[in-house]
Amino acid sequence: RRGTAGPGRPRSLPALPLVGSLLQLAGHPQLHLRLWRLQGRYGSLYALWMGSHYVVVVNSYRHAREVLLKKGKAFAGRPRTVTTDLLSRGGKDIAFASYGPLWKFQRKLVHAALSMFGEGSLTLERIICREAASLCETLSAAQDMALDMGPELTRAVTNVVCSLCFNSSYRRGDPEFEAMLEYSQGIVDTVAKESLVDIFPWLQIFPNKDLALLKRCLKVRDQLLQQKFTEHKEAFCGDAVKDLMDALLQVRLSAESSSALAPGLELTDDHLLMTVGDIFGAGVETTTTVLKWAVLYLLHYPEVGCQEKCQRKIQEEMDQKIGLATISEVLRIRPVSPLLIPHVSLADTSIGEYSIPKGARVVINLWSVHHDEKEWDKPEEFNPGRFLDEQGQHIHSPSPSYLPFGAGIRVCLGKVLAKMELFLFLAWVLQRFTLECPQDQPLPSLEGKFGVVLQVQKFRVKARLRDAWRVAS
Ligand code: HEM
Ligand code: PLO
Repeated sequence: RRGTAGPGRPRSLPALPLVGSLLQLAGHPQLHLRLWRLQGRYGSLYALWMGSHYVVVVNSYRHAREVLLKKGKAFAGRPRTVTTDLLSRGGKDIAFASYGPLWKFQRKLVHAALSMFGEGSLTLERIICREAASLCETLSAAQDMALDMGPELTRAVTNVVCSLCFNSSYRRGDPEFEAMLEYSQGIVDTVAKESLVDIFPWLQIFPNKDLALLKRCLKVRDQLLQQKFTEHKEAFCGDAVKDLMDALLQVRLSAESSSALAPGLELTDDHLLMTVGDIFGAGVETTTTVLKWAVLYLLHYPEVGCQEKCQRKIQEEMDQKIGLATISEVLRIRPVSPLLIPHVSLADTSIGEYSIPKGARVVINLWSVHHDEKEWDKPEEFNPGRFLDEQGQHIHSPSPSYLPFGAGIRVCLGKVLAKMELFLFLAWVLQRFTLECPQDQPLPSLEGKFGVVLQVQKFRVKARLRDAWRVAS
């Protein structure tokens, strides 16, 4: 720990040998809230020890922007941890791979493949609308029942990424889909950021329930990915590229012949599999979670979205402004990735006036950035109006303290796709249905559950077909 204390360094939480600052963090499952509150004692930028790892916690947008944008490259590393190494076969994916030429190449490939589907163009829109229509049919059939929308939203979103990645989709009750729901939940529950085996890798040698669950879930996921991969490899003929999997296979072929990659670098089967695994996993868990949060907030604040008497207002929403402002506010108040993915400094560098050594883990607390009282008026209040200008006309961010997708070279790769899905799914549903809390039931809790994504607790909804829609159709 030499060199990590002293005048040039951020103030540090007390740390004991071996366990580090764990005593201050233990017993607080909502890590983002704990780190947010610790600002009171240590200021907005402070350091702590996770076992033997030096961790710097950033809670202000100025420092966050410095890390992500101004010094993006110096902070573009990722830590290697036991759980993410299992998930990504030692960092052969994009999200958990450290900075390097292969990571850069994989990011570029996926970006190009997603644009091939024409982000913003008809193809993608058509895929999303097809799933939105099917979702609305299911809601229609379950009208006036107290429904857990979770699995329905997940299937709709899954089918969009399934179309993009594998050119396939799932029907209701498909056993493969049910298996996917189960393994993905297991992964989300166990790849919790900073879990104990990640702090103390030697704990792996002891029986560990979470680690065993993670391994079991990964086995199921890997079988599924492998099966899709084999099918694609067998059917692939080189020119007709139908999906991301094909696009990756094709690029590998041409990379081999044109040596697009530096000597010694190879895009192995594992790299292709883990890349698709990332897009699939990120594509499903993030967007579904935001949709659930949006529905939950609409139950709590019905005047925002779906009062039947405000038919005009709704139509206006569909023509964008209030709808977009609502989505922006949901992403602010409940950031899907409240601590982003940890970054790592690749060289000795600095944040503000503090010096940061090479190899430090940097955690950006997006919860703090989005709930900063100096930047947001009553931050815990849900108010989409903040994102509209005075005439209620234009979408704008009223504060620079807003980074739901991160920023800089590690910015979310699915930002455009996610925004398009969120808008279209919500527009389709709200145009047709009024969403209500089932009678005699209390409003469900707005408290999130911290994990690799900030999860929503299960709740039920009544979707009632709107009179105006019934008449119109
Ligand atoms: C990374 C947010 C949807 C793919 C990230 C990061 C955030 C984020 C905060 C971390 C940035 C960092 O570490 O600095 C979101 C939100 C989403 C969303 C709020 C939905 C509303 C998606 C979708 C995809 C996706 C749909 C897939 C198509 C990725 C990937 C990374 C990433 C691959 C890792 C990038 C890297 O490390 O280089 N996202 N995301 N995300 N996201 Fe998203
Ligand atoms: C979600 C569960 C999947 O089974 C595997 C998976 C892959 C990529 C991860 C994603 C999970 C969670 C959300 C992550 C995404 C990469 C980027 C995204 C971490 C673990 C965010 C929000 O940062």
